[in-house]
Amino acid sequence: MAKLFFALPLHETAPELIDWRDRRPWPGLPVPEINLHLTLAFLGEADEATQARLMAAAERQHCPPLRIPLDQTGWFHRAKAAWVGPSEWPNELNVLAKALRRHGERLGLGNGEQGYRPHVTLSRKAGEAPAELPAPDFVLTADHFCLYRSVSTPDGVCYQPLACWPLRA
Ligand code: 3AM
Repeated sequence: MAKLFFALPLHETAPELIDWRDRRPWPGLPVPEINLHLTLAFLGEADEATQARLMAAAERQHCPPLRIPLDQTGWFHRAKAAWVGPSEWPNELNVLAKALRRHGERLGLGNGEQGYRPHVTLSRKAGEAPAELPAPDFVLTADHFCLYRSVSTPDGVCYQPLACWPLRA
């Protein structure tokens, strides 16, 4: 069994975001650069056969390359996650996230959540919201999406990409 989720990798935006975060007061425990991602759909525990079916479904998914501004900070009170995200985002992102969540649901995965709020978590165990100003001013340009496995290690959680697929119209 493996704990899975679909996400957009950050690549060149990741070091810029880390640098930006680390230059200002930011609540909580910092997420390491290598773990930064923008979640599309949380799936949860899946066996190998289910994983193979998820990959086959992802292979058939179509979505154009995405340009997502990261121009807002935010905080999930319950999850204690402090993040940056877009104030507005292309509808194609909603469509992709919904389609991937549906693929998971058809296989009995997911957590039943309907709302989608794109974000990049920059810290966990955050007891308060990050300051809104100065606002971030980054752009995530995504030309592929990946299926990740979440692995617990003695040094903390680590997200391993299992497979990636191009975003193309
Ligand atoms: O890094 P973000 O915030 O996008 O919070 C977890 C992380 O999201 C989320 O899945 C991503 C990779 O672990 N996650 C973990 N457990 C979850 C759950 N039960 C969950 N999301 C929803 N329901």
